[in-house]
Amino acid sequence: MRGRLVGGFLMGAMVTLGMVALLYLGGVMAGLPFIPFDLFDFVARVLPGDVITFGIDRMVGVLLALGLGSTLDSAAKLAEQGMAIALFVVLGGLLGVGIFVLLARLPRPRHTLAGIGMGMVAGALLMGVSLAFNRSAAAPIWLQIPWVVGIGAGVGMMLRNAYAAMHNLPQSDGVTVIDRREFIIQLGGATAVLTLVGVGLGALLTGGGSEEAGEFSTEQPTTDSAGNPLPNAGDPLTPAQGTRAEYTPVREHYRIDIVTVPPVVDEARYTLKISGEVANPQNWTLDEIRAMPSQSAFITMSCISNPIAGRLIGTTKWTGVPMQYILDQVQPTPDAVAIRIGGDDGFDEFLALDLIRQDERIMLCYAWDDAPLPVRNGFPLRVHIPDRYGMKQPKWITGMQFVNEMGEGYWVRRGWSKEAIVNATSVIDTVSVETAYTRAGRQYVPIGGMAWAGARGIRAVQVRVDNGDWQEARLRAPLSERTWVLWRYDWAFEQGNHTFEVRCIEADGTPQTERRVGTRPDGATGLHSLEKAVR
Ligand SMILES: Nc1nc2c(c(=O)[nH]1)N[C@H]1C(S)=C(S)[C@@H](COP(=O)(O)O)O[C@H]1N2
Ligand SMILES: [Mo]
Repeated sequence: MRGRLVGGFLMGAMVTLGMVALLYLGGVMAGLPFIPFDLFDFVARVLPGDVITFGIDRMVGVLLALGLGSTLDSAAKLAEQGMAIALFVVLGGLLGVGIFVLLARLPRPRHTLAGIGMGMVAGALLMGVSLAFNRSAAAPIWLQIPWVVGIGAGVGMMLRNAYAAMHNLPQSDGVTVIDRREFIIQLGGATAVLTLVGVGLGALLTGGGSEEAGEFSTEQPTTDSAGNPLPNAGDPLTPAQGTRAEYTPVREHYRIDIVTVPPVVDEARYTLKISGEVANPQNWTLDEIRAMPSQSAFITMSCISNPIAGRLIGTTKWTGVPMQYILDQVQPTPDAVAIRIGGDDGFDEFLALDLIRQDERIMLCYAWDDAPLPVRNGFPLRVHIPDRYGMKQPKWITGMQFVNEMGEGYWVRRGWSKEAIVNATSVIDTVSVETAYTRAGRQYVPIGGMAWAGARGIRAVQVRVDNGDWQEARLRAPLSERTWVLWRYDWAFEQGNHTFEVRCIEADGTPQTERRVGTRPDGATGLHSLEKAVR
């Protein structure tokens, strides 16, 4: 019995691993669903948020320690994808156990039917999960279903053969094929070849899959992508070399969401459904929305899971329709107090009408950097709310339902901050020994970075070295009152190992919180410090 369990599990896992490669190829070449990710998205939705977040945090730590995944978000996605494939393979192992146990109870002539049958049932169940969770598979349903169920049948058949080989049963009537060891070697070899071919071909077809940028780009742009000078182009302060780009290239912008693959929304069939407590419900097309009065602003957005000095923050130009205009159009009823905003991936958040009425900057955004939102960053519509972390601002918006009671959104229900007001932060990007210079007989090393306090603004940034006195850094004019501020401090060079620290003061005089707190539940606080040997 124990042998059957172990054998079934190993065989099931091995065969399934080969299928991962096949599914991957089907996904890349024909837009067929990649079932392991759909399954993971499903499990992530069923399990409490803590479990998933904990698992991902641990994996991210391991991946970063191993030097895999160059940024936190690429490491997080890699962790999720690794977990998704591991989960799928483990389930395949369990299917193997199920099939081996079943076959042990059945007369030999029924084995083929039982194996294929169980494989097909597993395939059909997974197809159901995929239909509910996959938002990116482009292949038509009539192709997806036979593909997935057929792979299930193939797995069942292979496991039936594995069972026969391991128990020295005839494969088909009368003929005894290969012995057990030979069979395992062949199956293992086939799995390995399939996996290598799949991964290799997939990497070729997706250009290595290296969509995520490694480090922040440090080239300072002077114009936006339409060629217009940036609003602070004339500022005399040159950032220290190695300071992050003040205007994040869109392709480098971080991405955080609850799906493994971003949903692809078909513009031709898209409408924004506005329903609930409104006098004028709407079904606007994108063209109708783009024809409405619009506003643009340079905006810095950060994820609440961004650790101190982390990479989950970026600055770009957002364009959209003021939410106040939308309220005027739809006329909320006197009972309406909030909008439940839903994303195509199943994400949701609530936005209070009072907040909209107080702040004309809140907008329904359709463009970044003067181009339609990238798929990964929320095409076709996302919301912007000044001073809040990203978790309050849904992407891929499909519906806005006006409701008469404030509710809790996706991450709030999972224990994260209700208001998600951004914490002030400041970061040292560079201690640029390479660009040290001499003035009046002294050597100076430019130090630079950013400071950000949402829409509250930055009054001052201060740097200290080796616990000395806090020194004023110089500030560049920010791109807008809602973006980070780049700062620079030219430090009188002294050879040795040094500790550099930075802090900021908000426009109203509030100092940055120095107490070190992790990201969950209200976002990280604490000062960034950097140790560096300078020679
Ligand atoms: N539909 C949807 N919107 C979402 C999310 C999501 O998972 N689904 N994640 C939120 C979080 S936690 C953040 S930090 C921002 C990230 O936006 P970005 O991926 O464009 O950087 O999107 C927010 N909006
Ligand atoms: Mo986030």
